[in-house]
Amino acid sequence: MESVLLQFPLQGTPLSCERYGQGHINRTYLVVTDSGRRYIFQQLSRTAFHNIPALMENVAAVTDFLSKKTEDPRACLHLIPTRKGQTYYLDPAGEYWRVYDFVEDSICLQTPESPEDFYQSAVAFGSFQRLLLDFPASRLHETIPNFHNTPDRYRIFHEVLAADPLGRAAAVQAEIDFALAREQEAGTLQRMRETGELPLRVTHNDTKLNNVMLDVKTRQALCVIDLDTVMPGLVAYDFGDSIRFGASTGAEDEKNLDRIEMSLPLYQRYLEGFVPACGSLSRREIETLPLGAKLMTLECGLRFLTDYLDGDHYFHIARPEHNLDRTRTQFKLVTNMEAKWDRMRQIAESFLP
Ligand code: ADP
Ligand code: GN1
Ligand code: MG
Repeated sequence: MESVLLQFPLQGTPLSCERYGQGHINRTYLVVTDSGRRYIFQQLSRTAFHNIPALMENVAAVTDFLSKKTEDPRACLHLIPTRKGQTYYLDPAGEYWRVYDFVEDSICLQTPESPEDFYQSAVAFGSFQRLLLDFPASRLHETIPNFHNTPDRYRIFHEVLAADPLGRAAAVQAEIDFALAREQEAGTLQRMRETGELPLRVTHNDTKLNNVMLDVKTRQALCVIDLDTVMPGLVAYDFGDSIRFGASTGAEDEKNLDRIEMSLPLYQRYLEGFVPACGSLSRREIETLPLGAKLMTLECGLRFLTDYLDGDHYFHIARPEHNLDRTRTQFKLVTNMEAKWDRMRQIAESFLP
């Protein structure tokens, strides 16, 4: 790894390089140098991303575009190009690496410590979308095709289920049945996207609370990180994925499902930050936000279940049944949203112009 780091013109000599953060996809390291500078050093996932040069073109284009809209260096990610001026380094083993400035004096939360933290994350993701309204979307590569195409996620699920490579399906029939019972409804957003009923925007597509940085002192939103999935999408994806993760009363991998609920006060607080920050959502877009929450949660649970059945190749796991535990929290959240559905819709409608 040292020889890889040497490819990047860091300030000072690296003193340490340790695994960092709670991302499920890339291998992230914190590098500290003798000058006191800190960097985020990442090995990109080749399982998740099949065209990393294209992905890095997206990241470079988006960070460049955003940096021109702000004076504050902490308001957007900053890539450190290699000594040869490339946005990534491809090592002789075929692995892709990149370096970002560490966003200093910031915090990255796994769970909101107060409703205000969640509100701030909503401001960050809403503003991100507004700032990209005039980004030339045709420049973006689709880094993961069909990322939030839920029917396509079901297609893959059916394939893996039929193959059942580890013989795990029999023991998780309840979870399989849960997913199958909702397959028809799961295609609703995709159908609205295809008919043009909902507009395409440049969306982040992975709006977990741990993909946003807050200022450690003021706890105000600083910037959005993890730009690997910035692609054209629906606003409901970004809203929904944030609710899935941050409005849950428990962790994504909580084993005790009694602790998992979708908090309506947090849901409302997120809307208060997100809708105004986005700037210009249509009535139809606002009406579909609750559906985004339910379907992004269902889709994510389905992805965890698919990966569990497939032998845990996609999401990093720290214990054997980690993806199954994650599936169960997501499906518990879906059940809870179904129970709270009328309230979720009423609250969203109170934000209609
Ligand atoms: P993954 O795709 O695996 O989720 P991320 O890019 O989200 O990878 O990085 C994982 C974690 O590393 C983040 O949740 C955050 O805690 C931390 N992180 C990433 N980039 C930065 C940065 N520039 N400054 C500070 N922390 C960062
Ligand atoms: C992954 O990369 P990370 O950990 O921020 C995944 C998201 C899932 C999320 C579930 C590229 O996000 O789609 O919703 O895990 N990212 C990718 O926690 O697949
Ligand atoms: Mg991340």
